[in-house]
Amino acid sequence: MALKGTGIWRRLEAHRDHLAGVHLRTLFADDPDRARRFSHQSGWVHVDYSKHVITDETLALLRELATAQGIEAWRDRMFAGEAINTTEGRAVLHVALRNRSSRPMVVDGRDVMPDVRAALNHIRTFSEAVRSGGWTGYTDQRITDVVNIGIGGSDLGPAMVTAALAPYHRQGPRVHFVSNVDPTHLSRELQRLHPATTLFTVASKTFTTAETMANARAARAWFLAQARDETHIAKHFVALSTNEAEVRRFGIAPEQMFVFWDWVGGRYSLWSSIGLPIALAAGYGRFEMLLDGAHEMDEHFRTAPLADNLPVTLGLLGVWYASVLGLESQAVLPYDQLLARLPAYLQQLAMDSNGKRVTRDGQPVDVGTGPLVWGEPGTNGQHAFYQLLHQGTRLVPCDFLVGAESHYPLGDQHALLVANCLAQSEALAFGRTAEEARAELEAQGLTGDALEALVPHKVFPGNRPSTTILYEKLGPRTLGKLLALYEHKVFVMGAVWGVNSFDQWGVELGKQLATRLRPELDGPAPVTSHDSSTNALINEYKRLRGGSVSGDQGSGNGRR
Ligand code: G6Q
Repeated sequence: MALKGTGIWRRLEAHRDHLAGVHLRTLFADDPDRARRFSHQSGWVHVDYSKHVITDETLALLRELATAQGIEAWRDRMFAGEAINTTEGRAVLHVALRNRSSRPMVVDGRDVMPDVRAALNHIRTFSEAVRSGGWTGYTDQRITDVVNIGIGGSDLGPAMVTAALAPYHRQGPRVHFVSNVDPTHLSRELQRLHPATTLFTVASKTFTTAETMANARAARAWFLAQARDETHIAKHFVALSTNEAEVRRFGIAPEQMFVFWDWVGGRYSLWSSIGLPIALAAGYGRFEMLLDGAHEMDEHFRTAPLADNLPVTLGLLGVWYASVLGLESQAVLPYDQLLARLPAYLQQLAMDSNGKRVTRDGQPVDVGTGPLVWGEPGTNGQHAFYQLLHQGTRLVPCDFLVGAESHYPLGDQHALLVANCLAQSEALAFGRTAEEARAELEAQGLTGDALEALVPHKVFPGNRPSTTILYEKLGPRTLGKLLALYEHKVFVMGAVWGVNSFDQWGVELGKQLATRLRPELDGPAPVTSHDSSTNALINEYKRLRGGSVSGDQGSGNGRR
């Protein structure tokens, strides 16, 4: 499905060329109503996309593209439970997990909602028992700490949401997340915990992921070293998974298993049993509110016409940058410490989903697809990498996110945070001309050559695009809506490109090679079976392992 040669694509390219010389300064000067016309407002949120170099025609052309690519039909097929994850033959129905209506959701002719409700009920009863102290450990002590062992989709979503809902963590256990197979991660968490008061949630859709299984086995050994009796495992290990056989094999009984289904993709699974740690930390009621919020966004995405459909608009802007302008990256800049892990979560959501180079039918996509997604919370990023955003040679569209209020008011600090957020998008959009830079330098008393030498360094070209998402104080419902908004944005982008946004074959090869390579790290014999670079790295690893060349491990340089 070539995009490039099509009529609509040629018109988009011509339109891009036409806009090349247009500055946001002019667009705003010419249209006093621009901010209102290029924004989306509903009770909980104000989304401003007026600081993109776009016109009504841009959006009209992009919507025409969306229609040509059958966006609405693909969306409807997702909600109808069709197997749109074609390479795995699976439905894509995370929207069923947060379907708060009485509408059935059907996969293979069967309404999955009774199963979804039963799984939610399991989460509710268990999380309430742990939080109230009704569920105790093997010495009858209350659970004080929960360690979630999972990676990728079984880590990033629940970890990000749990952190974002920190203001609601009253009375709940402390929840820790261990993902990395690097033994440092688990060891450092366990150092602070006691087996008798710790609960492990082993989160793995497949229950075969090497990193998670290695950490889970290590956690079990740590627990048994103290508890001694394997029957105590039942009080301290639960599984969040789709694979009952593997869960049993690990030694967790089916009663201790929180289920979900193959139609829930890993990176879309925080709404399923994978969200149990969220309910443990913040309470089941908050978890339900998260689902409520997501459902509201689902309904908006499902029913709003393209022109008023927020995920569609943001997704089409994403396509505009990644494909029509050919930009490489997209920054996510939450001015909200509670969303510190949002960039990492969105990175997976976007890059696992749309980091694809062939369409569903295996043909190369002839335009740029999923951009690199990266970011850090503001204001930290301002002191780190914003220099490039303002004056570098690359154009990086930015998403600013900021709440209207903080859960933790402290003097005027939140207003200072908001001021910084709004000032950054203003500076990016409008910049500072040479005349303005010159006037400022003159006001500082500079003249002549010294002044002129500085002017080019003080110029900000501006015209750098951003979206600002301004919401009420961050709570579970708002968060649910925001996350569903991004999920559907990613869906729209993938649907325009015609890729399957729901598989991730690209992570397979490295996994296979790691399994093959692992035994070669043992023993002293030099390895020659790979390319010269990999051979050398393996052999140098053997030399450096256990060595003390740097002096770091001994009394190096007498500094002990
Ligand atoms: C996400 C990916 C991936 C997955 C992890 C963990 O969409 O599929 O990040 O979530 O590899 O997989 P398990 O949950 O099966 O351990």
